[in-house]
Amino acid sequence: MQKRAIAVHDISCVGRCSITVALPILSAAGVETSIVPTALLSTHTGEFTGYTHLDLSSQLLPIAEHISTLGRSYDAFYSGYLASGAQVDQVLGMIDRICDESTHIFVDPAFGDHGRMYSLMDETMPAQMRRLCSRAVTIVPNLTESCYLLGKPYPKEGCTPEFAAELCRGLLELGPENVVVTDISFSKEHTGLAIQSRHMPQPTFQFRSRFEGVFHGTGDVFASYLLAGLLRGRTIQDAAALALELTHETIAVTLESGQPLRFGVQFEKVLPRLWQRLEGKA
Ligand code: PXL
Repeated sequence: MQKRAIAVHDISCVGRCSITVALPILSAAGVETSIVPTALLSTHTGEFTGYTHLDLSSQLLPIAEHISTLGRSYDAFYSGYLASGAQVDQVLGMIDRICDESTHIFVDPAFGDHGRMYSLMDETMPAQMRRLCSRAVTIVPNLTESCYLLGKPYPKEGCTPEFAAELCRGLLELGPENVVVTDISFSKEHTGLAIQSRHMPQPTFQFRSRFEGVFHGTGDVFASYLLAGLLRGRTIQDAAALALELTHETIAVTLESGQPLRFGVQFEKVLPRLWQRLEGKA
């Protein structure tokens, strides 16, 4: 049976992130994907100024109500960037209306990076997002979001394995079965993941060599590859390894192209490899 997902993120018209990343990646993995936009922006808020922003909170419950009458069940509910902390209430209401016991609730908190919250975020976001993480099966926060979610100071001087393990433990205590923390590094040369499921006593770590620079939208690209792998039957460890490898390759092809980084990464060039690897052909 073809898998079916619903992706609940903003639409940033320009600058490859959120829905313009999640939809093509899941589609290329063979997953039927519905979308619900949380906000409409002209660009992402990372390296642009003067962007427009329309909060679509009022649409989420009416859309979910209608979808719930269509007699479809979803294998995954994938939430990402939200317009506000208050919007978490609507997203939880969507889960109540659309999901059943078999739906994999997959939450990318997507509200900050590099030790700070994104420009448009309000201070209620971490506490509100904690509630959404409690409903999830899998959460994919980066190091910054993990610290905000747990009320811990961001480790400016660098992360240690002990601190990463403390984060994973705290995040699991929120309620999800799997935690995949991105942007974990114990040295300047490498960056990667801390992964822990509820049955594991400690996280495992996976690393790749680090590229210098700020790569907008790579959190969304990584999370979308990860969910694609999970929906295509990979374990959390195997899906994380595939997503890390493909994200690394995506940044490499982007740097080779010399294109400005604020427009996002060239995941389009990597989609054929996603398919081949999911089909066991590469
Ligand atoms: O990639 C995360 C993201 C998604 N959506 C919007 C953003 C960002 C990061 O800056 O600004 C609108």
